Amino acid sequence: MQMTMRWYGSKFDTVTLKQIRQIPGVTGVITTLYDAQPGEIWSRERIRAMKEEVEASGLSVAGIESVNIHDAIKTGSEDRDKYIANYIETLENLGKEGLRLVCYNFMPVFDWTRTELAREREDGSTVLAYTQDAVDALDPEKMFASIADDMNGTIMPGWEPERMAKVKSLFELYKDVDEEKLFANLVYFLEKIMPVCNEYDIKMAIHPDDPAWSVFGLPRIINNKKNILRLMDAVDDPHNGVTFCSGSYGTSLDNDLPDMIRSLKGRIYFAHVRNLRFITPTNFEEAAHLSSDGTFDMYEIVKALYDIGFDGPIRPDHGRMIWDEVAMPGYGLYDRALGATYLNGLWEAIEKSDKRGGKTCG
Ligand code: DNO
Repeated sequence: MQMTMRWYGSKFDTVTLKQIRQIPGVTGVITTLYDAQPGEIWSRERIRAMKEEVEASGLSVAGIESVNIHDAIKTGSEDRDKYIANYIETLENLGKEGLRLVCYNFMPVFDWTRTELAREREDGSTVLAYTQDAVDALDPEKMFASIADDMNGTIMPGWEPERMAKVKSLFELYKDVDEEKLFANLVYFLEKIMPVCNEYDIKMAIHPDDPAWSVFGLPRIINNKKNILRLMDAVDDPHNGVTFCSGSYGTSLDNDLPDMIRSLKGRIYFAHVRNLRFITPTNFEEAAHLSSDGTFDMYEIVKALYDIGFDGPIRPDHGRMIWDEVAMPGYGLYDRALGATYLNGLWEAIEKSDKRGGKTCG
């Protein structure tokens, strides 16, 4: 595996490439053209400039998160083929610049959903949190406004103000899209892009829905073992793969994370590894990466990735806000650096004990 960090580009991120480069064991970033709108064609020049900037810092671009999908594709509207053609051109340009991993999601209206961006914990750190009660009590149009004050002046992925200004019309667009239709639209999209992915060996890695159940009545299709395996079978091409995000699949306590990883052997191309702490099954907050701080057994998650021979990029995911850092919620430097170091430690221990056949020296 390759340890990486997500980086939004120097115009948008509070964390610098130099800082990332100094985290032991982190050799790459997962990045994007953060200001590109869904449906826009990414030019080779912009992709190359992004790569050159990252490489000048001594890091590599390990993958793109995300190339976002236009709503016309998700809803299957008449003009979807035009947007799919644009997406294909972006993939071609990425391929020509040697980039081979694309993380994307197929969530309607909202990308990941949290109801608090700065819930204070007992040690004074703050974390992102979700309670179903808060969602149930909220008008979706007010969702953005309810959390905007806690964004620390940053733009959060999937929560761009221009997009949030259109929430009402977005809901309108999705009103006839149920789970089966959304799934069929995803399969249609994947089938159209597989030839270009094969040509350039680009791995598409779908990010799960977060949380793993319907919010505001919107359909959810990438949320459990059955549904992700259904997608792998529906488009049975090695370039149709998975971003395994423990914090997203893990929002549902019905998901057995190590078991899901094992069942997706050979199709996981990217991993987001983080922990959650549950107060009730529908009220959870994001924890430090360490197993004992949350609900998940992080050793078992990393061990499952190791056992299936996972060799793609892995990244610590949302971190707590600690040490008075002011950054994009979930995406500060300090706690993610601690997370990367912890995950590297787990990996090293698992690898060494495997190579020694489980024996200790002595
Ligand atoms: C949130 C992220 C998501 C993710 C997209 C992938 O922190 O995990 O925004 O990047 O859903 O397209």
